[in-house]
Amino acid sequence: MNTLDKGFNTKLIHAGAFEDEFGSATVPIYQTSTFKFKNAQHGADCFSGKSDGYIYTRIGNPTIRAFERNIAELENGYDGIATSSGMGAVSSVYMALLGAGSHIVSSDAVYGPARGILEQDFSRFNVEASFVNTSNTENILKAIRPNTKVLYIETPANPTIDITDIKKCAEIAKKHGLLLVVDNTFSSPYLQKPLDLGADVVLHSITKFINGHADIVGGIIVTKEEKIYKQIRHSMVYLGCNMDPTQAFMALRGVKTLAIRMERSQENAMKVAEFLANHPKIAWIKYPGLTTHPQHELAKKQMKGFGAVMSFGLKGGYKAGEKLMNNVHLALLAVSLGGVETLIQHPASMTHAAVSKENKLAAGITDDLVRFSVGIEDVNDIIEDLKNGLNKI
Ligand code: LCS
Repeated sequence: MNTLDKGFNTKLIHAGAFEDEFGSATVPIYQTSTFKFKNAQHGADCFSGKSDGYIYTRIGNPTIRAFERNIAELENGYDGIATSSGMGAVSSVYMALLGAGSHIVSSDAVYGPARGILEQDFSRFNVEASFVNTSNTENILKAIRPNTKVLYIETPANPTIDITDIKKCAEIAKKHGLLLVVDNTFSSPYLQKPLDLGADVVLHSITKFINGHADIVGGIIVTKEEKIYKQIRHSMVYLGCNMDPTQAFMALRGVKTLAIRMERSQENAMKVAEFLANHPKIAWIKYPGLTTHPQHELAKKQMKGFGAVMSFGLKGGYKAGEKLMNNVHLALLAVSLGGVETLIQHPASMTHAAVSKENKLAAGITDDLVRFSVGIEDVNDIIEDLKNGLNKI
């Protein structure tokens, strides 16, 4: 079915799907590593691009293509590239768009390994990186050098929940000849569409909201244009971080309920944030839906809702946070986010352990910061769980 002129909810269910000979209602799992050619000439034509048949699953596979087309339509992009993990998406983008002697400006608060791989690995290939608080776009302007190629932002940022103005970044990128890459993991295309706001590339850890059920790891990249799509697909195929067909099937199943999951989890998140904001043991809280969030107005303008992830600190600092994490029972003490289940974790010692203490502090990832991802359970139970945990402090 052609879903290009259909609404977002219809796209969630049908975009990318194709009809098979048996009339399967879902996209089947083509669990094969390789594809039989009709004859030697057909094989040669597939490799030279004269024929568009499938060759080998690392290069392409019908189940994976269905998922790639689905997310490309949700993000209003040219096409999608599915990867084995979110880090596979990040690495493929860096590999494709950076080279020896080039420079990237990145948000300082990004998922730990997305920063770690630049500092510890790409630096060995003479790729330079600057990390700045991109919520203030003046910082970006100051960091741009003659060899800057990419502006990379995460908004809302992991784990500080800082918001960066995508439209303003797109203007800066255009003016300075940079490519703007946006990690849209925390919003999902339901709440925010970076390509519509001027970004060149959008990527996700689909492990989070897109799949939403904490049962697979995966990633996706969507580009605005064909040229960059081809560059990044080349890097992904050569790096070998392709998605697997069963993973793509699971992701296609998960994404169908993205809108209703996101609606419920952000409705819960707002109530949880209000509860925490008024609790005497809470020192500070950052949730884009609260008027106290420094970029609340920008979030209102740029996003269709405020998402389901927040960070907060307790008056008793890390010790009190540790006590809370050890005394909640409904919320799972686990990394990851964006699933149907509520999760709590400590970024400084867990998801952002790859970042040096000094850089963590400069990026606002303080030792007392607790990250909370709200699921779709009954909100009263989530709040009760937090209340009991806080009472133990
Ligand atoms: N981008 C963001 C914003 C993320 O939060 C993550 C993972 C990634 C990329 C990488 O994706 P992955 O390879 O894990 O699919 N964030 C995690 C987190 O906060 N806790 O556990 C993983």
